[in-house]
Amino acid sequence: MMFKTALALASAQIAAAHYGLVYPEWRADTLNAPEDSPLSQWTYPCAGADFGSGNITEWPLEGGSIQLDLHHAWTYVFLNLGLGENTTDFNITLTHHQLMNTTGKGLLCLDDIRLPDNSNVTQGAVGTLQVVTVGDTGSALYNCADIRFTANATKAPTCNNTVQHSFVQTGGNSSGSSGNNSTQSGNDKGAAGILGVNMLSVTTFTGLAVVFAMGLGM
Ligand SMILES: *[C@@H]1O[C@H](CO)[C@@H](O)[C@H](O)[C@H]1NC(C)=O
Ligand SMILES: *[C@@H]1O[C@H](CO)[C@@H](O)[C@H](O)[C@H]1NC(C)=O
Ligand SMILES: *[C@@H]1O[C@H](CO)[C@@H](O)[C@H](O)[C@H]1NC(C)=O
Ligand SMILES: *[C@@H]1O[C@H](CO)[C@@H](O)[C@H](O)[C@H]1NC(C)=O
Ligand SMILES: *[C@@H]1O[C@H](CO)[C@@H](O)[C@H](O)[C@H]1NC(C)=O
Ligand SMILES: *[C@@H]1O[C@H](CO)[C@@H](O)[C@H](O)[C@H]1NC(C)=O
Ligand SMILES: *[C@@H]1O[C@H](CO)[C@@H](O)[C@H](O)[C@H]1NC(C)=O
Ligand SMILES: *[C@@H]1O[C@H](CO)[C@@H](O)[C@H](O)[C@H]1NC(C)=O
Ligand SMILES: *[C@@H]1O[C@H](CO)[C@@H](O)[C@H](O)[C@H]1NC(C)=O
Ligand SMILES: *[C@@H]1O[C@H](CO)[C@@H](O)[C@H](O)[C@H]1NC(C)=O
Ligand SMILES: [Cu+2]
Repeated sequence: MMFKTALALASAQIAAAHYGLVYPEWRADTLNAPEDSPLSQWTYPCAGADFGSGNITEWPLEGGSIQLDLHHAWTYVFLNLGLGENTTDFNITLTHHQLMNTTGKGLLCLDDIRLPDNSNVTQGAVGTLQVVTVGDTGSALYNCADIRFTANATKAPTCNNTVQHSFVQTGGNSSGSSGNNSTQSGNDKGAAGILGVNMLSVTTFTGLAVVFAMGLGM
């Protein structure tokens, strides 16, 4: 299946391999989109795929699992949640004060993504998971999956992990209790400082990703 994907990508002459959102089901297959399609993972916030263009997956109320198919040698991964149908406010970050640095191509299973305590998600509420990856060029790639919070929903039936990831503290709260092994760079602190808002805000988080990656790659 991955081989097939690779072939399709090569023939579509996509400059870089990007990534697949395997679970929950993405709005659209943005990897194998026709060349004249408006779908592009470069497009904020959801790769050009409209709300409702894919299936809505039932997801547990307290949080669930996410499976990615990564094709780059390494990438940072951010997960954001927007509540409501067709929302454009992905203002609940699910990666908290950390960014995930994944190494290797393959499947990344995040089996226990928890919602923040006070997210007030209710049975039947609809929302959208936004996955953002950032590589060494500083540009972000997006994919979205629409979900319905359901008390009895199960996690992904299979969730495989063939890549490694580590967490890198983003330094949003230097007085926080999250340990002393951060790889805080000037860029991290700069981003938090310039934006000057709570790190749990997605705006900050996305901005941070961009600034951080620009510092690395551009
Ligand atoms: C939605 O799910 C149905 C049934 O599993 C499937 O046939 C269909 O292709 C899915 N739609 C999209 C856009 O993936
Ligand atoms: C979602 O909102 C956008 C504008 O924000 C609108 O263009 C689009 O038609 C909406 N889609 C649905 C399915 O309501
Ligand atoms: C997130 O966005 C929604 C929709 O605009 C808004 O109602 C909500 O107050 C926002 N939440 C936070 C924590 O900013
Ligand atoms: C992320 O992982 C890549 C590949 O392992 C590595 O080169 C890079 O330094 C890491 N970045 C951070 C901030 O740890
Ligand atoms: C959730 O509800 C509590 C109590 O009503 C409120 O204080 C909190 O701000 C709400 N959280 C969000 C994200 O709206
Ligand atoms: C969840 O499952 C339990 C036990 O099967 C059932 O009693 C309950 O009504 C279900 N809740 C919902 C929201 O479907
Ligand atoms: C995960 O592994 C199982 C068992 O090896 C396999 O059946 C399944 O297809 C794999 N899932 C994905 C998304 O590759
Ligand atoms: C920063 O961390 C301190 C200590 O844990 C906490 O009291 C404070 O609320 C945090 N501030 C923010 C903006 O998260
Ligand atoms: C910091 O990292 C070192 C080496 O990776 C580890 O041994 C140590 O336990 C870490 N300390 C904290 C507070 O996480
Ligand atoms: C973190 O480590 C540095 C260098 O080892 C040390 O100077 C600093 O006091 C430590 N901070 C905390 C909060 O432990
Ligand atoms: Cu790519």
